[in-house]
Amino acid sequence: MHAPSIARSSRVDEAESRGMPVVALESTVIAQGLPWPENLETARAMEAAVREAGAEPSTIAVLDGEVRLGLTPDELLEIAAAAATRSAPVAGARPWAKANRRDLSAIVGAGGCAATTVSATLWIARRAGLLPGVMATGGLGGVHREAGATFDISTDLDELARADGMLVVCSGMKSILDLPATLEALETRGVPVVGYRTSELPGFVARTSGLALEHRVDSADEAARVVLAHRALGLPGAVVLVQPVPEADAIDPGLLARAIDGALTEAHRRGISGKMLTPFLLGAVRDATGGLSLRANRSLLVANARLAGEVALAMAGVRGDR
Ligand code: PSU
Ligand code: MN
Repeated sequence: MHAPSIARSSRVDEAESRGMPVVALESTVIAQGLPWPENLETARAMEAAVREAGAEPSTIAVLDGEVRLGLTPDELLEIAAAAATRSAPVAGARPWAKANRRDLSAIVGAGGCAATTVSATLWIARRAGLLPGVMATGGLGGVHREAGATFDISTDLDELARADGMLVVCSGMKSILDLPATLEALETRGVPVVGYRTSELPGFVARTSGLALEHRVDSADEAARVVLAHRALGLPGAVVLVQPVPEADAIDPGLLARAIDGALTEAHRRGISGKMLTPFLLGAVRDATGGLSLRANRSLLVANARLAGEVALAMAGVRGDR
């Protein structure tokens, strides 16, 4: 086999040579997190939001064994279409795996295709030296509700603990998780969780979770200063910036809690566990909320991409005219 390579798209390459800040975007949310065709529309809207903020998006995935930073419009379409063919496989279509950091060697070694989760995306962006070291997503993985028995704890948490100096912009953790346990696990790992215009951990597709945060910022400049201080102190691990879903698209926390309970019961009944648990629960919550959670998920992903672009600009010392 050829030496594994990490390749940039021409747009990312060009942005870097012009000194433009780049924002890494994950691809699991496209291939496994959202349904077709909303996933394609959302992926495009996230890239557009990063550009509107003045940065260049770098959606990350593994294509035929090659780690890619930045996808062409056709490649983005192919990843999104993978969600459409999951239930009805199309002859000749390449299978798209869900790769966390653990899976990268096996996928690359076999020359396969995979969408990357937060842990894999974070690792690739850091390894490739994308500057200024910012990524955006919807909700982090974390401690699952029965982790005491199943040991199902997302590798996102351990990767956040080692992704020195990176910034991850998100809307908290997916609400299907045990949120208090996930916050504790992040504290144990020394990962700061900073509220963006909130003093409460956002509840992913709901604005609130009932869990207080100790740290808060109210502008992109303030967020940038936190990340730069983290780096200047030589502290290990990433900083997590959490932004609530835009108000107009937020889900009522009570409705969400009921939908999650139903989804968990159904997952039990069907014996679903491991890597497919998160996509299953997200889909079941979508169905139970009549698509409201899909609208909220899309909205928060685009808002987080935009905020990541703004903080990336502030970190690079470039001020927009906002
Ligand atoms: N955020 C979303 N939808 C998603 C995910 C995040 O809005 O589907 C993905 C991310 O890629 C995250 C992953 O890293 O789910 C966590 O999966 P697991 O619980 O299997 O580690
Ligand atoms: Mn898991």
